[in-house]
Amino acid sequence: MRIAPLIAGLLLLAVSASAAERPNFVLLYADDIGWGDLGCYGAKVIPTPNLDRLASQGVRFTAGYCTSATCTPSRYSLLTGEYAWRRQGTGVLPGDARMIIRPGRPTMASSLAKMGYATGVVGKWHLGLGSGDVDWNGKIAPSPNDIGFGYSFIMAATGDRVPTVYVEDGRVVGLDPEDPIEVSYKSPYPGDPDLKLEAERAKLKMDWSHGHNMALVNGVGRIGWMKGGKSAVWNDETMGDAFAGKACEFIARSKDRPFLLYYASHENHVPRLPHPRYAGRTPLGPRGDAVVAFDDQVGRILAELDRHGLTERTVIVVSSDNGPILDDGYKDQSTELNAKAGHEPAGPFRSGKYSILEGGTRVPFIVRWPGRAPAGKVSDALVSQVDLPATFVKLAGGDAAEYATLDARDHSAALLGGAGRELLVSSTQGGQLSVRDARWKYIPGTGQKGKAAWKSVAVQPGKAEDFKRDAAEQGKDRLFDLVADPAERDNVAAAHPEVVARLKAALDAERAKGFNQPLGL
Ligand code: NG6
Ligand code: CA
Repeated sequence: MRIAPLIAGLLLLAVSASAAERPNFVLLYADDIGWGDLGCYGAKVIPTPNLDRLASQGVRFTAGYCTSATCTPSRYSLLTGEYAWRRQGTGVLPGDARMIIRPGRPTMASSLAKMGYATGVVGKWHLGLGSGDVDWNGKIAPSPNDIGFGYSFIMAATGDRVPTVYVEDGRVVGLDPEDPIEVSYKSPYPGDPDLKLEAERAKLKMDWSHGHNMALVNGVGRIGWMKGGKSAVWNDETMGDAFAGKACEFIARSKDRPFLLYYASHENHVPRLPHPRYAGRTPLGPRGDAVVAFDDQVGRILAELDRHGLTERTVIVVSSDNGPILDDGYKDQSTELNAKAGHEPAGPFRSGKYSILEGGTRVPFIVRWPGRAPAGKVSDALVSQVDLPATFVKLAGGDAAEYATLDARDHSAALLGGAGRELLVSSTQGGQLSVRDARWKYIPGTGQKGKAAWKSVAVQPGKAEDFKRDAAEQGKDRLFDLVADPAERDNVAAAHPEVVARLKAALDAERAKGFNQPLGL
């Protein structure tokens, strides 16, 4: 008998056995979808059968958080395991921003890639690309591929920001070299229409309500201007299908290895232009229909996992990058239709995107891992997206030492139905922070009056009074009893000075570890 091939065979068996034990991770990340937007969280007028099924087969968290009330900082924390408020320059980025995650620092993707995982990101990126002054016509670097993702199919920023093209592994998809792309966030290009003029606005497919009056792309105004690249411009209505398709291809390609798929859907960020087949699926107009589109994308990805027999060994996490918003700059009737249908996109919480109140950062959070995460459990454990890098590494059998000096901690016990964090910090991109424990939430006074997140008024029609009160209270320390008062209506700071002092000290200790430091790029 020849020994060498036998040993090689045994080794291979050992490797594939350990690979079989290591789960895949599929992170299904929504954009601006609120706690109350999914059927399993109480939405009455938005059918979300695939997400509801995930919840019934796994754990549905009632206190799951993104780290910030806007996109870029939440995604920064999700991937790096560091609270974004510790760093300058992590607010919502323009489409031509340089990448804010330095190659070499640990990310969820790089940690798992080091352990032999295939890693892919599909969808909305919004963490910058290149190192300043990016040339969209060549190889774009650094890109997600330089911070741990073996594969990337992304949009640079958001649907409402140029460049309105897909970038796959650092190259613009479908670009004609004869028609190079230029991007400017400073001034229009010759021939660009002025979308502030009534005559031009009248021609738009969806009018803008604030901002979004620079480049004209597919009949819709965007932020920033763009020249050239005509053959590469995406079709907003088929974007969901394009992303879901690329995600499924990645799964099919990676099925024999453990893999991480970060699926960053653009639903339901503005401009809300879901495929016409979703029109009228909800009484909420494009905003609700786009949530149905997200649910469908989830369904396609789940079916792909089933098809390859991967369901049992795949951990799925569903969440969103910030709370809900109605009018976010386009006249898509979301405010009117929402009021009519009585839909509560933030569930029982107040406010939404941009706000330090619960609606800003308490988002859907669902975990399915058949046989490991208890099916149908509703958990009130405190869980945060910032912990996912360390938690995934741990679940993959690694050690999360890389994150020890950062904020991510292994909370796999919580994901599997047990206890979660004791304290959790939330932020807005204006640098406002809050800290909560199982019961109390403390928001330090800003010392300034009238700085409430006014845009969020649009989230809950008819609740303008609440927001006047918020504005008036900005200057004061606030303490809410989230168990008795989940809507954060009664500031009980004066009645519980010892709780205020304890949480204030906890927040000061967090700040002392690093606050608003340079990104160090
Ligand atoms: C705001 C945009 C808003 C949205 C948001 C980022 C205007 C007036 N508003 O500045 O439309 O793009 O940035 O959203 O331009 S996020 O989900 O990516 O954080
Ligand atoms: Ca968002």
